[in-house]
Amino acid sequence: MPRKLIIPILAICLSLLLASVAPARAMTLSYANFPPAGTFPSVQMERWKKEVEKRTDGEVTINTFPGGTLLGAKNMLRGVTQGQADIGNLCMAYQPGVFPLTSVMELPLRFRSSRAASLVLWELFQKYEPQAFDEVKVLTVFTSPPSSLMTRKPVKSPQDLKGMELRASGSASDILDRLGATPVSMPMSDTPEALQKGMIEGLLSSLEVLLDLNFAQYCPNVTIGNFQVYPFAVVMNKDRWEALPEDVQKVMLDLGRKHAQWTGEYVDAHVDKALEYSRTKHDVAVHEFSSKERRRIQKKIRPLIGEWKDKARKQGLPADEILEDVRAWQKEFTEQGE
Ligand code: 3IO
Repeated sequence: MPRKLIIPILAICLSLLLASVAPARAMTLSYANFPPAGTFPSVQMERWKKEVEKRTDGEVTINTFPGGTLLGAKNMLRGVTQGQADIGNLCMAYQPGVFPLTSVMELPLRFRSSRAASLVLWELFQKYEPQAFDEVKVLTVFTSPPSSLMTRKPVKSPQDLKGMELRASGSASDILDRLGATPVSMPMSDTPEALQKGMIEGLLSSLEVLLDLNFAQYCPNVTIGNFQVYPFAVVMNKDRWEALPEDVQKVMLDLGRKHAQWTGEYVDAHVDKALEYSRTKHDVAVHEFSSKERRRIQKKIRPLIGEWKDKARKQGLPADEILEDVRAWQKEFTEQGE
């Protein structure tokens, strides 16, 4: 064969190969999320999409649906299991009782960051493989930063909470109840409207929503709490997962823990930004309980931990071991991150 033909022939072979292989392997996945774009669960979704698309050289395209346009807050797990979306992001606190093992993360364990709590949640999934997720593939996990109070009227001491109608979800609602407030349970995605219409007097969640959902406009008062965190999981339909080529699976598996840490670090930093914005642009006042009041609060809400243990044990879970592991990981990742 003439030497000058080698390159053109190789080029033709290569393009034929690409033409035959690439389209057959190109795939599109849908990813559902309940809160609006701009909130941290949707920011982490866009970041994950970008990373997967990059690491698969564009072979995988991910179409994202924030704001409940494909699946809502409470039917995320069911919707993904049934295949209405390929991937979905769910918040475990919105379905009390459905996640008996991982709900340990909603307890008042005094996490100091989303980074540490997200990495603990990741370890928890690796070691215990919670049964509630048997029907799906868990791609990554994360938690909110520690929750604080955002209110219309100031909460300067725990007594100010008496009878206040405050929005929360899951264990956070139990915490409000123990502190004498009146919890109103609803997902974050329903909260902007409830606040605007005056159906609630504030909420218990992480403070980056002051900026991302502009709650600074409705809640001129913040009380630092570090009450609990909200755990999330990004899950994929199992059949769709099993149908993925191995190298694509590997990309997603490799990303799982790294992305959990990325999300934690992103949202922890974002809380600081949101507080700065709220103080300077909306004149939001930031209150803190005294150390004596904090101890009294902890005493009132600590029994929730024992109650979780009893319930978990009754369901056949090694509750003591789980809690011991969580506390050990918490110590490890908190020290590592500070
Ligand atoms: C949350 C959920 C959606 C959008 C932003 C958010 N920041 C903190 C949370 C935690 C949560 O799920 C909730 O309901 O407070």
